[in-house]
Amino acid sequence: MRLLPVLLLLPMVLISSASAQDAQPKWEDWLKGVRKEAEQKGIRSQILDATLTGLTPLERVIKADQNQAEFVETLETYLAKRVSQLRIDNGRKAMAENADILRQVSERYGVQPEYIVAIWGMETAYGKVKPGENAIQALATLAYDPRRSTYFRKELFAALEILNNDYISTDELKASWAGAMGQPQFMPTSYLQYAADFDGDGHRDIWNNPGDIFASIANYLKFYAWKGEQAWGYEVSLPEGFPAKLAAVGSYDQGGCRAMNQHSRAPSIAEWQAMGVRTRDGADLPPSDLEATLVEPDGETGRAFVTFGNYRAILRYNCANFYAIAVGRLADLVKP
Ligand SMILES: [Ca+2]
Repeated sequence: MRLLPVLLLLPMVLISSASAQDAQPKWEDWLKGVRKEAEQKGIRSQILDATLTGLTPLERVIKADQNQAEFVETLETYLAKRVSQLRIDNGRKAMAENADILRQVSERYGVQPEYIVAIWGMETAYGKVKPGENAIQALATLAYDPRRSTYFRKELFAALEILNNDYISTDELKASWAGAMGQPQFMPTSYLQYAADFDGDGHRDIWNNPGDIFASIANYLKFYAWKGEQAWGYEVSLPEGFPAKLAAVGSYDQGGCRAMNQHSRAPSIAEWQAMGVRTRDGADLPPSDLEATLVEPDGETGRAFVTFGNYRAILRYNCANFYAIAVGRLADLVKP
């Protein structure tokens, strides 16, 4: 999973609280332990001097983690915000302005340009949003906190490995407060696995270089079995008495991330047609043997979608059905 889901972040224990002090080493002692472990992992002392010496916890990170509002969002409110007319317009512009490089990346990785651009738009508004925290500082702050220290400590060492490999300079290693980096918002472990050096200059620059940014997103999707000749899915309408039929189909049980638990098993489109499922406008489904899961992200009273394997690849990028539907919608709308 690329990002720690925001709603799983619980209120953070104050670093200055008495209970934390009792259970926790002092920041400076903890940092010494990090340095020792990093040295054992082969991180050059030059990198450790530049990043860890005099490092302080980042108050903004603690505040951001504490201030996360938990509110119930519906697909409608989510799509209105995330697939706004402005985002569609800017996505069309981004498609046109980057047409050549997108075509090259698309040919190399087998991912259609509109999906690369849609994820880019969802993550950082096509690079207009520039998360500017020092990644090492943000990750160290979260790794010091005992609640999710295992997860973030691993990400912290991955970030140090990125620097050790000279993929990017220390000054350029910027992230969101939660440690997601660059224009595709990769966590450091995802970066090590999927970030690509498209122009072959030795750097995997997902902060500034359009080719590296697009190739990294495409490489991520490709790893999760993206099919360049297929779409993500589409909205459908359901017949009377459908819940009983859906119950008979059963639920998706082939693993995957938690949002997949909301999906049905994957009969073919032809089988959905036979069960009375139609397009959103009530027409017959296009004849196809393609297997598709059915998902109703707001439950039985909300909208319904049939989705293909590419949708599950989008879920690997960010495991939320609202997110994957928004990416699919945006991709459909920015495609020339
Ligand atoms: Ca590069």
